[in-house]
Amino acid sequence: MTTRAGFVALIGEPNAGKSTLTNQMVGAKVSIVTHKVQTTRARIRGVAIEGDAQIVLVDTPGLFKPRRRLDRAMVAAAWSGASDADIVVLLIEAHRGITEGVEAILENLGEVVGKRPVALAINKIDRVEAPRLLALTQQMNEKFPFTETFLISAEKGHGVNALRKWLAAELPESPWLYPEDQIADLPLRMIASEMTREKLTLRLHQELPYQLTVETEHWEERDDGSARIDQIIYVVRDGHKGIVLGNKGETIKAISKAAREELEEFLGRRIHLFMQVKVREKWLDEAERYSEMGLDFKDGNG
Ligand SMILES: Nc1nc2c(ncn2[C@@H]2O[C@H](COP(=O)(O)OP(=O)(O)OP(=O)(O)O)[C@@H](O)[C@H]2O)c(=O)[nH]1
Ligand SMILES: [Mg+2]
Repeated sequence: MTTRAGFVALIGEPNAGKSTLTNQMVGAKVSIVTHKVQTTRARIRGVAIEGDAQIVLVDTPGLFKPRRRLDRAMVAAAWSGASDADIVVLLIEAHRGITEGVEAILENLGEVVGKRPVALAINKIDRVEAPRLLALTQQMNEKFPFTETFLISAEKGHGVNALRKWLAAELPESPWLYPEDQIADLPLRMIASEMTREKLTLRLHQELPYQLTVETEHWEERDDGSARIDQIIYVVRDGHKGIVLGNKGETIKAISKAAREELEEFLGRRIHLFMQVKVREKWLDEAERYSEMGLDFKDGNG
C-alpha cells in the first residue's frame, strides 16, 4: 500500500482564519484562535489524516508589515514555514477581498514557493454573497498562477473536505511522519502556555495582549493522575500587571479558570494551574523569551 505524507503551510494576513482551518482539519483545537490579529506567534503543526495520506498542517503567524522585533521574528517564521512546505495554501478573507496586505504577500509568494503547488483558499464565505466570490476568484488567479482555488468557511467547515482531499492527493508518496494517533507536534508545555495566552488575549484590550507572553515554568505529574502546572505571565509594565490581576485578582482568576478548563478537556484529566504575573520591561528583546515561544531571536534583527 502506498502512503502519502508531507507539510502544508497555511499562510495569509493576520485574522484570515489559518488557525481555525488548522483546527477544523485536525478535528481538535491544537492552535489558539481569537478575533484579534496576530494571535499565532510561531509555527504550530497539526496532523490530519485523509485516506492513506497524513497531512501535516503548518499554521503560521500572519503576514503583515512588521514594526517590532517580535513582529519581524513572527513574519520570518511564517515565510520560512512556506518555504519548507510541500504545498502552500494562501488564505484570504472573502469579505475583505484583495487588500494591500494580500497584494504584499503576492509580491513575495512566487519567489518563496518556486515550483511548489500553491492553492488559494477564500475563507469566510459565510460572510458574502456568491457572485462576489466568482469575481474574487478570477481577480486573484489573474495575479498569481494558483494550482487550485477553494471556497471555504473554516469555521463552519464548508468546503474543507474538498480542500483536504485535494491536499492528500497532491502530497508526495512517503511513509507517515507521525504516529497515527498524534494530532499535534508541539510540547504540552507550550500548548498549556498558548491556552492561557488565548484567554488573556480574549479578555484584555488594546495593546496589552501584544505586550505579554506566557511561559510554563513547571509541570509536575501527581500520583492521583492530575498535574500541577505553574505559569508565568510576563508583562512590560506595572500598570499592565495591575490590569492582568484585576480588582481583587478577579481577572486573573477568571483567566486561570478558563485556561484550566480547556486544558483539562484537552488532556482528559485534572489540572491544578497556578499563574504568576511578572513585570519584565525588556522581555521583547530577550533571546530566551523567543526560544520559549518557538521563534528564532535573530530573525527579529534588522
Ligand atoms: N465568519 C467566519 N469567521 C471565521 C471563519 N474562519 C475564521 N473566522 C474567525 O476569524 C477570526 C480569526 O481566526 P484565526 O483562525 O485566529 O485567524 P488566523 O489567521 O490564525 O489569525 P492570526 O493567528 O492572527 O494570524 C476568529 O474570530 C475566527 O472565529 C469563517 O469561516 N467564517
Ligand atoms: Mg492564528
